[in-house]
Amino acid sequence: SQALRARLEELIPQKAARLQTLKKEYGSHPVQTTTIAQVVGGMRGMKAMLWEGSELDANEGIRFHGLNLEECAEKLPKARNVDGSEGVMLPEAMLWLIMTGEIPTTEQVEGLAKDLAAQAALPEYTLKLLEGGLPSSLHPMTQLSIAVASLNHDSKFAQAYEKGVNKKELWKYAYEDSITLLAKLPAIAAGVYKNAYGKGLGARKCAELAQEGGDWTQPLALALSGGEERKGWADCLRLYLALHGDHEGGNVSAHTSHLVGSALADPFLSYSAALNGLAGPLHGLAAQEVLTFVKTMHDALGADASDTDIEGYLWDVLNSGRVIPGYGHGVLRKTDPRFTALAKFGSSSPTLSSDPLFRLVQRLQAIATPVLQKHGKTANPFPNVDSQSGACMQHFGLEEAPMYTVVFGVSRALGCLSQGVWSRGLGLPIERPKSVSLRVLEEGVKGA
Ligand code: FCX
Repeated sequence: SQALRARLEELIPQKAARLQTLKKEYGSHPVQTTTIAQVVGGMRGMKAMLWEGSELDANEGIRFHGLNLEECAEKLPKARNVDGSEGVMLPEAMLWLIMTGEIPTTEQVEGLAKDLAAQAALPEYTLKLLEGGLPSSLHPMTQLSIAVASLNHDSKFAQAYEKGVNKKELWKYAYEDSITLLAKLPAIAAGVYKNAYGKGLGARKCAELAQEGGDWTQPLALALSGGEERKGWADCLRLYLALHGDHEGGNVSAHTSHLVGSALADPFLSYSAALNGLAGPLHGLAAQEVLTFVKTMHDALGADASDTDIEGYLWDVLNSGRVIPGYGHGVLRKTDPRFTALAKFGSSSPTLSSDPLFRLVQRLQAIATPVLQKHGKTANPFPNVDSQSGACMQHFGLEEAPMYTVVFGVSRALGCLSQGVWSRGLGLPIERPKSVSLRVLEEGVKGA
């Protein structure tokens, strides 16, 4: 989008100057003390990375440049439904906010959607992968990651680097590739669905629909529903895509894209790497796991299961050394506001609110939290967003649980790619933290 790029061109030098001043004047100022518990405990709470798009508060949840989700939902431009009614906030409006820190106008968002649509078509080499080149039995996340990596074939960033473009200019190419990738992600996801399950309209049709006009999400909603207009589905997807857009920098997918991008790998390679992390069951794959978990529980206990039956089922899971998917979080210590936003959306939908699995997820909350509290291990016994998303998507006909992480992968690109542009714009260096052996840690505490 030319307008978005032009705005970044104004903003990046300002922030880069602030960063230089801070580095020069306060470079040796300590941010915090690092403890042994942090070094051996997955770096929890260790402040070690610059991330601009959003910040996560343990109790309040995510804020995008200071705005919480309710404020975003209220202030960001919204979709227009087919019947003319106002829909939910648009993910491309969220992209604008994440990238610039500013609320876009409706006109700016429409312009951005148009620019994305113009680049929606996939190159033949990517289409080949998604039209039988990759085995249908390959996990959809692996297919997504391979298809995204394949776009590196035409990376403007990689070409610019090879030509020796000045480092200060690299962000412009990172931006170009990022917009290209965002434009193509819906068609890739539609292609993965068709290749894996033989369902939906596929990549070519999804890109064609995008070029007919409309917002970023509508073609994907239609491609996943096989062309059927399902009332509420496009809005559900839009909300999902906007909510999952960014969750600050330390989560596995964001951190991975940041790390790989710091080696000046192009945005396609950086984001493909991020997707491989998102495919882990403790991260994005939890969305798939939750639905399988809830469905299995529903089948095992029957529709009339009592609270005691459900409680017993949860204890069996915990006592067999497994986790309750969709509960807990590395940072959050309260119910995830993204969970609450999807629950609110579902409860206001006349059909979704009566869906048995959606209802079971709502009911589970009151039972699982006290069980996890009694279990006593989990720092956060409350539901995270993955608890809710699958139940919503299956209701609208997307029943293949492995696809939930793919949809998550479409969304998370908003934040990861935006930061990639800023990282290059701010001239951040290659990441190279120091590792230490157990011996060194032990020697360090001798006599302490
Ligand atoms: N069920 C059972 N036990 C849990 C648990 C859960 N939902 N969540 C945490 N625990 C356990 C941990 O396994 C750990 O046990 P251990 O001491 O025997 O190793 C202990 O509680 C302490 O972990 P905690 O500090 O609370 O959590 P971490 O920061 O280590 O891990 C995740 C956070 C999210 C990985 C963890 O809560 C989990 O495995 N949850 C289930 C999977 C899930 O829903 N993931 C999605 C998270 C997120 F929303 C996303 O990234 O998409």
